[in-house]
Amino acid sequence: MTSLRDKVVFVTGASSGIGRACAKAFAREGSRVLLAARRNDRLAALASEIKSEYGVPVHHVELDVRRQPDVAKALSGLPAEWAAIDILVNNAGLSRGLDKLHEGLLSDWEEMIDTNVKGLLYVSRAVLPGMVDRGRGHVINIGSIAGHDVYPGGNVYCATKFAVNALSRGLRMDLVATPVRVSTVDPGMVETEFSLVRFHGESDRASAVYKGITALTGDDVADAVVYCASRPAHVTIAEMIVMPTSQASPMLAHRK
Ligand code: NDP
Ligand code: 8X3
Repeated sequence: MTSLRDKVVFVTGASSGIGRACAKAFAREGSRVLLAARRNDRLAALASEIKSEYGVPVHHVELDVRRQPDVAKALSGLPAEWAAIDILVNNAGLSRGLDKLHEGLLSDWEEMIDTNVKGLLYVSRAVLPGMVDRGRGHVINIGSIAGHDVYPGGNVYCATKFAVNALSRGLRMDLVATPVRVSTVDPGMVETEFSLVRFHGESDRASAVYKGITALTGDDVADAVVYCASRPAHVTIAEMIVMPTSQASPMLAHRK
C-alpha cells in the first residue's frame, strides 16, 4: 500500500459533489488537500470543515480551469509547502443540456469542451512537469461511462468524456518511462449537482434523473479514487468503471 499521509493532493472542482467527497476522503487518510473551484465561499467553508474534522493542512484557490493564464498563475504562485503536488484529481467538469446535436446550444458545447477537455489539459500541463522532475506523482482523471458509451442527446458531453479517456491513455504512454501513474475513474450515475447544472437549474428535471434508483454518492466515487491512489507504487489502476447496482449502461437503469 502507498500511504497517503502528508501527500499533497490537488482536487479540482472541490466545491461540490465528487470533488468535495474526494477532498474529504484524502483528508481522512491524512493527506494535505489543495482545493480549487470557482465558488470560493464554498471552498473556504469546506477548508474549515476539513481542518476541524481531520486536522490536516488545507489550502484553497479560486480558479476557473477554462482560463489557461489563471491556471498557470495559480499553480506557479502556490506557497512552497503546496507546490510539490503528489496527486492530481482532475475532477472539475460539467454537462450542459441534453439536446439533439442539430438543435444544440453552441454556448453549452463551448462550456463543456472548454472545461472538461481544455481545462483538464491546462491543469495537467501545469502540474505534470513537477511530477516528472520529482520522479513521483499520480494523475487521476474523473471520466465517465459517457466516455465509453454514447446516449441520445449526450453527443458533446460524451465526446468530452471520450476525449478524457483518450487523454488518460495517451498520458500513460507518454509517462511510461517515469514513475508517474495515470488512472481514470469512470462513474455511472452519481447524485450530485451534476443534473441541476446540466438542466440549467431546472430542479424538477434534475431530480427526476435519480427517481426510483439508488444512485452512487460522491463518497462512493471518492472511495474508488482513494483505492487507486493507495495501491503500491508499481501498481497502476488504469481504468475503473463504477456503476450503481441498478444501472447497466447509460441507457439502462432499473427504477423502482
Ligand atoms: P457537481 O456539479 O456536483 O460538481 C462539479 C464541480 O466542478 C464543482 O465543484 C464545480 O465548481 C466544478 N467546476 C465546473 N466548472 C468549473 C470550472 N470552469 N473551473 C473550475 N471548477 C469547475 O458535479 P459532479 O461532482 O457530479 O461532477 C464532477 C465530475 O464528475 C465531472 O467531471 C463530471 O463530468 C463527472 N461525472 C459525474 C457523474 C454524475 O452522474 N454526477 C458521472 C460520471 C462522471 P464551481 O462551480 O464552484 O467552479
Ligand atoms: C455522467 C453520467 O450517464 O449522465 O457522466 O452521462 S451520464
